[in-house]
Amino acid sequence: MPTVYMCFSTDIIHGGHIKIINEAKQLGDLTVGVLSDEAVASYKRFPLVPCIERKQLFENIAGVSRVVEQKTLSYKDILLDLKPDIVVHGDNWQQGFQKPIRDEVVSILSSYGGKLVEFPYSSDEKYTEIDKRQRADLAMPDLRRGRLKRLLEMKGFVTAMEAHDGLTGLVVENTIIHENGGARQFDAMWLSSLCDSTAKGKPDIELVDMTSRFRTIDDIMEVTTKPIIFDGDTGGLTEHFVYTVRSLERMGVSMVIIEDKTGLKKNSLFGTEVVQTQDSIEHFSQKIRAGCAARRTKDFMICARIESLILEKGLEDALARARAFRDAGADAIMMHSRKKDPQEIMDFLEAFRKEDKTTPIVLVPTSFNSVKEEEWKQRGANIVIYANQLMRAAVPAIQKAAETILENHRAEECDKDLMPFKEIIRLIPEE
Ligand code: SPV
Ligand code: MG
Repeated sequence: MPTVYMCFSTDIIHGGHIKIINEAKQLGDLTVGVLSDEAVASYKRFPLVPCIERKQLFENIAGVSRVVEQKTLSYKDILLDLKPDIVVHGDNWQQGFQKPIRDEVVSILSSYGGKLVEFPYSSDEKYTEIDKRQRADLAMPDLRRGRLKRLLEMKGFVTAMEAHDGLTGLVVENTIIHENGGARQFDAMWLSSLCDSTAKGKPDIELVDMTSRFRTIDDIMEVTTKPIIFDGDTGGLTEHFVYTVRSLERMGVSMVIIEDKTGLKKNSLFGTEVVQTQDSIEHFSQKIRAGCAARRTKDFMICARIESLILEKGLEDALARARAFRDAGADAIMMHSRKKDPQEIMDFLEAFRKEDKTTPIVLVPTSFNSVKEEEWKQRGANIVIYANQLMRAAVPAIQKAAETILENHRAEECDKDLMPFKEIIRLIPEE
């Protein structure tokens, strides 16, 4: 009896899946592959049902002999392991981003005499409706809030990109690239105080009040589903911070990061060029403890950001603070630096990881931007935030358009640099 293999990424099983399974099992002894959580999240969206439960769904279908996990979008490893006689797939992967994956399958099958059987893919409206509803569920606060923690458990390393309004939120939500048979997208969004303030034409000195910052969160939340990391600046007075924690948690934000500065906060990228005061370990620990006590769920994370390297207080001070804030209850530590050279951050990672293997470490490599994500992961970092690149890309582009129109007394010359509006509105979801 020939052996047959087919792979699924679905959270639910509907009639369409049963139909193709019935056809596949006519061809031989059927093994079903279930795509890993990480692979599903990389190319589609966060899976609502974890891989282990999705495996159980298929184990209970008559005619499925065995269920295995397929760890990558590429079929290479699983095919070389199982060497099935037949691979079954819908014919929808003959074009689009899945085509290189199909080409690889065809080539591996032909290396040992296997064959590919494709069935016509039918996208029934009632099934696309289910998928749409599942996406909408991902945006609900209770489901959204815990997703950062889950991503950290699942992947150990997460990337976040800055968003400061609904449109940049959509760019972070939907930008995806396909490479080497896989896909890459940002895992989360960073609500930068610098960019939120700059978008309003204001300095980054905690001048834009929380009500206005919440409004930005709301604009982004309305049109996206990815977890949100909120830049809480200093957190303000402890008596105020506890209310901020409750509000953010209720809205479905996943993490707030507060920095150990006090008084009039200035942006860290100014470093020691401006007067900035670091909070005492005792006082900031108390703020962390109060924030942790105020939250209602285990899903919401509070991260302590340490400014010792920014303020040139040295590694020992940074380490002492990291220990103290973790012991006060911080769920993660962000260590910041404004040096181009990544060495001081690497020194911190090495020293801290010697004594603490688990507390997540967050980095914002704006200045020290030469190191790739894979290396940060290998050195023990868990979250990398791209804090302001979208805004810095936009400003020169809009300035240039304004100047070109002034220079030419008309808009024709700048048109070549502009995206047609019918392409922009493709980003905007329709109900
Ligand atoms: C922000 O993006 O607002 C930050 C990161 O706090 S930094 O600007 O590097 O201080
Ligand atoms: Mg900030």
